[in-house]
Amino acid sequence: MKTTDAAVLDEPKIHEPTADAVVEPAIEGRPRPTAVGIKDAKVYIDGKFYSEADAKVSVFDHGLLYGDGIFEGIRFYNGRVFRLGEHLDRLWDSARSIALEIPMTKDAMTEALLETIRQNHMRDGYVRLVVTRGIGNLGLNPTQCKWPSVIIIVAAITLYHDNLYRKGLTIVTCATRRCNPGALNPAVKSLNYLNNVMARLEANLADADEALMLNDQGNVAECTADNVFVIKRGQIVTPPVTAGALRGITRSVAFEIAEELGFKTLKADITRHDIYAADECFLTGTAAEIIPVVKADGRMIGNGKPGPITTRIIARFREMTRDTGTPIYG
Ligand code: PXG
Repeated sequence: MKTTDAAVLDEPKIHEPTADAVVEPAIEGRPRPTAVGIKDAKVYIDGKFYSEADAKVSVFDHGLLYGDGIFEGIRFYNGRVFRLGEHLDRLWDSARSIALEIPMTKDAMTEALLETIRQNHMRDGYVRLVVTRGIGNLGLNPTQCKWPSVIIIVAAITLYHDNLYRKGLTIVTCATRRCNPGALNPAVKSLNYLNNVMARLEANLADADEALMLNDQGNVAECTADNVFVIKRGQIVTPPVTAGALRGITRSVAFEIAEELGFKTLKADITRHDIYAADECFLTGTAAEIIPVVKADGRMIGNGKPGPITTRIIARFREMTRDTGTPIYG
């Protein structure tokens, strides 16, 4: 691995790739687009910073070979990281669940994440925090992977055009069922997102903004990267984690806001019928934030416009993102 452009930050367990010889590829690779939308982005890998072109992991990393690893998507607004503690708690819970030891403390992770944002001189954006199982051989047994890798990528982000927050999204139910918790628990935010990717392909085919995923019982689980909420007669309902929903951080913020505004909230199983018959519907996610849904499977929800309660929750959410969170620049 090239170490040019690398600045040492702290001392988690650092590994260097084992191969001594670097073989240059015979065919020049295609020019790489700047994925993150930042000029000269700096990426953190295992305690060092690399320019985007040098930010590489081994082909023997089990994160690549088996999707064996975990991640978090985190937002920062106005120089503050939103709900950082909750994201780190969830990352550590995911790690415990897949028996992966994160090679640093939460405090060290916080500092690494803040420093990565500082290195990129940003005040608003998105952080992708990844912990992979690390380098092993081609067998899937994780016990041969001795050093998990920590990767922190900072990006500029806008998932949906501003228009969609005013007009609302169209969603479709997809045939791909959300993973059964007995097979692969959706509560673990793992690097294996093929279940969601398959659903996303169906949304694309149907020309919809998102895909609604049901669980094995036919109840609503969530969308491909967002939690789902319905509002009926002033009561705000979202499926429980046991239905296959991720314990979304934006989901818990939406509940906090709803309660603060005096609405009744409930985690309960819902069916597609509950969405079709809802007064209002919205999605929550770090990338999507809080966004109205106005059409599901061709049925107009409510009057086909973002509802008044959803609109109030979005307004309060925007206030919170502006003036709460962990300060990045002191
Ligand atoms: N369900 C799933 C399956 C998710 O992956 C959420 C719900 C919402 O959770 P949070 O904690 O973000 O409110 C997620 C979050 C992306 C992206 O790049 C995906 C997520 C988060 C950030 C970015 O598509 N998933």
